[in-house]
Amino acid sequence: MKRRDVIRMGVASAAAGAVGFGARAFAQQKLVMKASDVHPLGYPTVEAVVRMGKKLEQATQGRLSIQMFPSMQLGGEKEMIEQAQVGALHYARISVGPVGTIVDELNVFNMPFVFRDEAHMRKVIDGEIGKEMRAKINSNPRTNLICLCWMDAGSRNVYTNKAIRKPEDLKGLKIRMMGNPIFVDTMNAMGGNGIAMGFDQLYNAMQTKVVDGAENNEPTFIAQNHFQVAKFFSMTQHLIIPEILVFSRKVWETMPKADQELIQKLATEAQFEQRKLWDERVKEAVDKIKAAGITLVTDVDKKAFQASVKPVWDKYGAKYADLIKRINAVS
Ligand code: GTR
Repeated sequence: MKRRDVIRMGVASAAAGAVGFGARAFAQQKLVMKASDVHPLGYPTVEAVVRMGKKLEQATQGRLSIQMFPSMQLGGEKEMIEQAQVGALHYARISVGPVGTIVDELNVFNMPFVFRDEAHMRKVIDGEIGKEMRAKINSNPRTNLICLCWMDAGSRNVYTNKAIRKPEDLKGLKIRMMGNPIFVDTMNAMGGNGIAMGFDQLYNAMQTKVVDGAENNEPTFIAQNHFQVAKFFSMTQHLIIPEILVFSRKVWETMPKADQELIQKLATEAQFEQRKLWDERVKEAVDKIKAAGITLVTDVDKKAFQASVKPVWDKYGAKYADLIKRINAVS
């Protein structure tokens, strides 16, 4: 916010406060909200938030708008979460992966093979469980975040410089995982060596062979140029992790209710807009993977990988047993 705006806001709220119209006067202030994403402009999550910003501007005659900082300009997801928690950033689009270390219940979505497929995951986040999980994020005193909506991130697949068809193929390979012990345990159980590392360090780590590979969805593999440093993309589909768009709770609590409601309404629309963009982007990414000469390995022994992660289920499954039962029942 510019100094002039701060002064103007101070004057306006002082004057309005005297007559008891503080919220209304505050609602008149122009607010450019910062949003951040690790992905570049045009990526489905980024595009959905950019479009949401345009709608917001239109609905408020330019009073509320969103300024997007894409491509890790404000750091990796860990940094984005911290910035949103203190109110330096308004919106952060992040994966549920790292948030599971703050809101434990959310880790149920981080369990390997917990969803039958992506359609199953969508039904779960669109339904009652999705609503409950959002409420858990919003009410947890440690998050300091408001979860506005879900977004799609497809399935995660292993990429390295050899084909991965069965757990034995991963032997001796260091595979980067997101920062959450469940993921490291998952990769170790799948046969490789899981290495927790920030997304912002990954490209260099692959290039310098600090790690032998990583795992992610097709659009990320292309958008982050990982296809330049890993020549085999193997469809292990071991994790289907939804993403979230969060808002700084610190700022949220200072906003007029009408603004909160408008932002929430447009974020819900963004969830479904992103989903459409996502499906198109996956198809495009698969074409690009093939055009880049990457070997797309589809004959993966998924049953063997499912069996391999039993130790992860033995370690964490009991904790989430009730939720898992409910997730399984969603059809
Ligand atoms: C991507 C996801 C990012 C981040 C990244 C990672 O699929 O969109 O939010 O979680 O994976 O692996 O760190």
